Formats: sequence, structure tokens, C-alpha cells
Amino acid sequence: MQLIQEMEQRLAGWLEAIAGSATFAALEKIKVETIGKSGILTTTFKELSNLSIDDRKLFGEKLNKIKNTIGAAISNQVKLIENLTITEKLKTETLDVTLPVVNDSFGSLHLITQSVRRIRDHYHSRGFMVLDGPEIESDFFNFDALNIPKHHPARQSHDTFYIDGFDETLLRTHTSCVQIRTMMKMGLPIRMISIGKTYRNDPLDATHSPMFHQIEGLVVDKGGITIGHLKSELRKFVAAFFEVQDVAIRLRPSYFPFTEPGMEVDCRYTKENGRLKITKDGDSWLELGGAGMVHPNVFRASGIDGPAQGFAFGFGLERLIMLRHGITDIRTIFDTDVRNIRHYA
Ligand code: FA5
Repeated sequence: MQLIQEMEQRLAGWLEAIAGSATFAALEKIKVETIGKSGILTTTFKELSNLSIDDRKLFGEKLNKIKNTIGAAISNQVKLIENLTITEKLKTETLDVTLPVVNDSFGSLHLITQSVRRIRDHYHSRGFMVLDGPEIESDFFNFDALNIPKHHPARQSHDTFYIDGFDETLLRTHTSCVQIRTMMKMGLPIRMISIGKTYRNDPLDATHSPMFHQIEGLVVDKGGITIGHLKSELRKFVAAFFEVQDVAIRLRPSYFPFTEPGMEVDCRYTKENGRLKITKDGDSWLELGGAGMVHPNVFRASGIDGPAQGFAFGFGLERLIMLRHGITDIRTIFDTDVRNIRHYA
């Protein structure tokens, strides 16, 4: 059959064209022209029906062979082009992972993390240890050892989350438990701070959150540590945190069962263009947190028998952050609005 002979003669040309194709489009064109639905081989196949059974078989086999050869050549060339494309991409799109980062859109540290690090740095530079304690605590460390026995009215002011099924296990309501753990473990002297999460069943509003952070400080020794030292340490911290030269601190008598005497810490501030400004010459006082000299019962509960003297303080981290950044609602610190996160980054 002449048509078949013609196909066999043209096969070499097609194979050459396939091998010379550099794009998928060029290959597709050859495929359509040869073995495609209306391609020359496909139409020739149709003409076989006019032949005798023997001829149909003979030429059918020959035609099939040509068709399969073209199909296989196209598949090979597709793979070759794919490999070439990948190799080319690898050459032009190399990534040197050792290069310095130039893209600054990788995210940033959260305001809480930034503040915790700044506070840690300040106290490290003042020779304090920075310690952690567990957030799930026992009644003993959170209350009893801090001179707050069962039925003490001070327990009411700490609306406590107890762990279901465990009467004496709770989410710590303050970081003062770390005072006890540290004294039990290390004895005297101690100069430490602890920053961490605390929990109270307070409804979420502009100034309260059921989860918030506290900064606890403890400086104790066998003697010689006075309220003067406490005041000086507080002044240095407030000046460092608010990045001001000098601050005025006032200690106002207050009550915490684990201190004697206990006091509230205030600092002078003024309002400038509607914003709060911590300054030594301010005309008003702002409450920052609690402090006091460690109560003898706390030393006793911590296994300190001999002479012991020192101070402790505790601040709410979010309240400090709000004052520093002029944030009026504590929820701004915790929400996931990326505009806030970017703004304070
Ligand atoms: C205490 O928790 C004492 N442990 C602090 C202390 C330590 C006093 C050592 C003396 C010696 P108070 O309950 O006042 O104290 O809480 C301390 C600070 O935590 C508050 O001044 C406030 O800034 C912050 N705070 C309390 N409850 C919340 C809350 N729900 N949301 C955000 N901040 C809170």
C-alpha cells in the first residue's frame, strides 16, 4: 500500500522534527499532525478498512509500529524538555541560604515578649537571677506559704481557677509563689526576679484580663536590706522601663499578708497632650503595683530558720505596657489584629 510506504519514508523526518523540538507547543503541533484525531496516521488507519483482511493485518501492524514510534519519541522529548527546564531553573534561581536576610516581612516580637526581654535585661544588668515557676500551682505555694491560710479574706480578692477534680491545685493567681520555691531551693541570700503568666477569674474589660503577666522581685539576706534599698531598686526599674532619666517613687502603706509592712508603689506623672508622661516633676501619682518587706511567716514557711530580712515587689506587666505605650484597653495587647501587632513591632 503506497500510503504506508509514504508513512515509513516520512517517519525519519518526523523523528528528526520531534528531536529538534525545544518547546511543548512544537511537540504538540507534530502530534496533532501525525497521531492526533485528524492526523495523517489516524486518517490512514481509517483507509485500512477498504483492504482485505490479510492486508489490513499486515499494514495495520506497520502503521501501528509507526504510530507507537512517534508516540514514544514525543514522550521522550517531553521528558527531555522538562529536565532541561528544571536544570535551567536551578541554574538561574539558585538560593544561597547563607546570605543575610533582606526581606523584613518575617514577623516580629510581640509587645509582651519585647517587654519581658527588656525587663530581664535590666535586672540581669543589676545582678538579679531570672527564674521561672510553674503556672499550675498548689494551694500551699499560692496561698498558705504566703501567709494566706484557708478562709483568710485575702483569698477572696484572688478569684481563683481551681483545676477540676483537684481541690488543692490551681492556676497561680500571682507570681509570689516563686518567692517560696526559690527560698526553699536556694536559701539566703537571694536576688531574683520572675516574670510569668498568672490567672484570675476576672471578667475581661479595659483593665482586667483573666490571664495576665506579673513581674515578681525578691531580695533577701540574713540582714541589712531595708525599705531604702527597695525604693532605690524600684526607682531604677521604673526609670529604665519608661526610658526616663529620673523618677519620683512614693511608697503608700497597704496590706499584703506576705509583707510587713506592705505598700503600694506609686510614681509621679503628668499629662501632656492627652498622653501620660512619667516624670520626676509630675503633678499626680500613678499606682504601679505592690511591694513590702517579706513577712517572718513567709521565711518560716520557706524553711529559713535564722535571721532573714528583705523585700519583695510585684507588678502587672500589661498595666506597665499600657502606660508606656499609651494603650487604653488591655485587650489591644492580646488581640490578633495584625495592624496593632505591626504598630508595636
Ligand atoms: C499581688 O498579686 C501581689 N502578689 C503583688 C506583691 C508582690 C505585693 C510582692 C507585695 C510583694 P495584686 O493583687 O495587687 O498583688 O496584683 C498586682 C498587679 O497585678 C496589680 O497592680 C495589677 O497591675 C495586676 N493585675 C491584677 N489583676 C489583674 C488582671 N485581672 N488583669 C491585669 N492585671 C492585673
